[in-house]
Amino acid sequence: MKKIPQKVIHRYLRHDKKFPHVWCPGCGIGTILGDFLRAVYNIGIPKDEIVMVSGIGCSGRMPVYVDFNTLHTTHGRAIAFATGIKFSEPRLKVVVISGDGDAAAIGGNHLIHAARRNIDLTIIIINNSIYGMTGGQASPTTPLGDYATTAPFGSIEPEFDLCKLAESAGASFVARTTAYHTMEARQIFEAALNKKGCAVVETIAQCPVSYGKMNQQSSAIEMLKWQKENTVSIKSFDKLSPEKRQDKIVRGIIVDKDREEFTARYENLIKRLQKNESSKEKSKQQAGENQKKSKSKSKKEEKK
Ligand SMILES: Cc1ncc(C[n+]2csc(CCOP(=O)(O)OP(=O)(O)O)c2C)c(N)n1
Ligand code: SF4
Ligand SMILES: [Mg+2]
Repeated sequence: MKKIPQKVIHRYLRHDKKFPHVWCPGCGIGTILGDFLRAVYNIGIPKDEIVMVSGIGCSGRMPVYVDFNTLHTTHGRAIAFATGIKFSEPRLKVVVISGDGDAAAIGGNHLIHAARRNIDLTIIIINNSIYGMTGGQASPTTPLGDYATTAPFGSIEPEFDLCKLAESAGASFVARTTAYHTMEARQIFEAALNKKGCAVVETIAQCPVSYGKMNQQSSAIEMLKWQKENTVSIKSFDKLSPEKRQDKIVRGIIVDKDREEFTARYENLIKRLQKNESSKEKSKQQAGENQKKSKSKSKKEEKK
């Protein structure tokens, strides 16, 4: 494995402009940012060839701190903006950073259709099971029975499995990792960045402030321990008995398949239409020339 120099992430941060950051002590988002930047370094993507796009939320703050091309857009619409960028500049590596609320509630439709179309985007969803920024409302990934400001007696809504959602909608790459599993997260981000097609990575993160406090897990350490003990790699999962599997969340690369990517499909369509146009143009010219020829022929015959 390539050795990563210390402080490598400083190369990618706007450290002289945008710090201190807004994240609470113990929040998982910063760790995930570090893993992502190390993945970018490892792959060697030049800074100017990455665009990081986000909506609104604690996770949505990420682009503010990085020295890539960045776009901090409206809540739930990051994928829509990212799609526009990808269509106009397909050569760019477009990365979406989204919260669970951003990606699965207000932006759920965009996530489904990006996966269905298989647009070449790397979509990292930071799943802290809550609306962190706005103080702890339940999101579509808040586990059934857990507490939120909008679920003071425990949530009665079953939660989404984001990976199953992305897989069934058609994403060509789907993976899950956590803020605890930093090496694994980096490797998964690398694989997602290298994938041509829609790559969705659910990254489970701790929010000790808006989620933990309401769910008897107020320390980040406790929450990281939870991530360690309640998740299991795909390899180990396959070896578990059906009863033991029920309590575990699977980590790792769940889907990695090749499917035609959408911007390439779009470019092919343009080429096909241009070809049709030019053959129409040619047959028009040909028809014009034929008309001219037949006119001059009939004139000659008249003279005779
Ligand atoms: C259209 C719109 N609706 C609602 C909001 C308020 N709002 C801002 S962030 C947020 C939820 C953030 O939760 P999530 O996406 O999970 O991100 P987190 O803060 O947990 O990282 C909401 C509802 C908004 N800014 N814009
Ligand atoms: S509220 Fe939660 S998600 Fe937001 S910065 Fe604080 S710990 Fe992180
Ligand atoms: Mg959230």
